[in-house]
Amino acid sequence: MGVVNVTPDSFSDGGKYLDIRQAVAHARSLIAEGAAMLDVGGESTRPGAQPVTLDEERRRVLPVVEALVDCGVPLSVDTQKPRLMREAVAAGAAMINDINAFCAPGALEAVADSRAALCFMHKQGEPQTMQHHPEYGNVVEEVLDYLRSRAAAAQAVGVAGNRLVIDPGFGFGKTQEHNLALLRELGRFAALGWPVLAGLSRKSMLGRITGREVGERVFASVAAALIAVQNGAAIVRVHDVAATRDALAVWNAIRN
Ligand code: HH2
Repeated sequence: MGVVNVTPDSFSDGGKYLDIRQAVAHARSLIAEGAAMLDVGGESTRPGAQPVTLDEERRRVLPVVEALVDCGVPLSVDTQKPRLMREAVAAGAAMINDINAFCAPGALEAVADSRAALCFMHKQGEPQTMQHHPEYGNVVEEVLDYLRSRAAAAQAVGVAGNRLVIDPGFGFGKTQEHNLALLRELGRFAALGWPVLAGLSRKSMLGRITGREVGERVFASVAAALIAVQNGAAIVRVHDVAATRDALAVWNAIRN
C-alpha cells in the first residue's frame, strides 16, 4: 500500500504533494513502482498534528480519489470523519482506513451499507498528546482485545467479517518497547483471522534504532516491512514502494 499524503504537515513528506496534480502524479508513480493499493489521506496524524476541518480535508482528498478511481489499483482513504467516509466510498474508494477505528459517532454506519473494506487501527489517546505517557499493562493483549471488540462492533451493525482489516497502530500512543513488542508478536494479530495492515514506514521508532532522520529511513523501513510481512502482515503501508517490493520479491522467491 503506497502512501499518498495530501497534507502540508505529514511527518515524512508534508507539503510535497499538497497540490492535487502533484498528489495524483505521485500516486501514479507509486503504482508504476508496483503499489497494489494506495492510501490517500488529507489529515496528518503524526504526534502533535493539528486536526483539519471537514471542508479542508474533503477539498484535499476527493479530487485525488476522483482522478485516480480508474487507476487500476484499489484506493483506500485515510480519514476519521464519517461524512468524508461516505463521500469517499461514493467516489469509488474500496477501503476506509480509520486511525480512530470507526469510533466517531456514525462512522461505522457511514461505511456499513457499502461494499468497502474497513481498516481498524488501534491508538491510545489523541495525536496531539498520544506520545506523552503511553501506558499498558500488557500492550499486546490490550491491543488484541481492542481490535477484537471493534471488529465485533462492526459485525454487530452488519459488516461482514471479510470486509475487515486490523492494524496495531505503530507509533500511535506507544513507547519504543510497545512498538517492538507489537512487531515481534504480529503473528498473534494475524491469528485473529483478519488481514493485518502494518504502518512502520519512516516512523520514529526506526529513527530511534538507527539514529537517522526521517528522510534517511528507507533501509530501516524496508527491513521493518519485511519483518512485518514475515510475521503475518497482509498489507504494508509504505512510502518507498519500489524498495519494499524488491525486498518482498526476494523473500517470496526463497519461500516458493
Ligand atoms: N500511520 C500513519 C497514518 N495513517 N493508518 C494506518 N492504518 N496505520 C498506520 O500506521 C498509519 C495510518 C502515519 O503516517 P503518515 O501518513 O506517513 O504521516 P502523517 O500521519 O503525518 O500524514
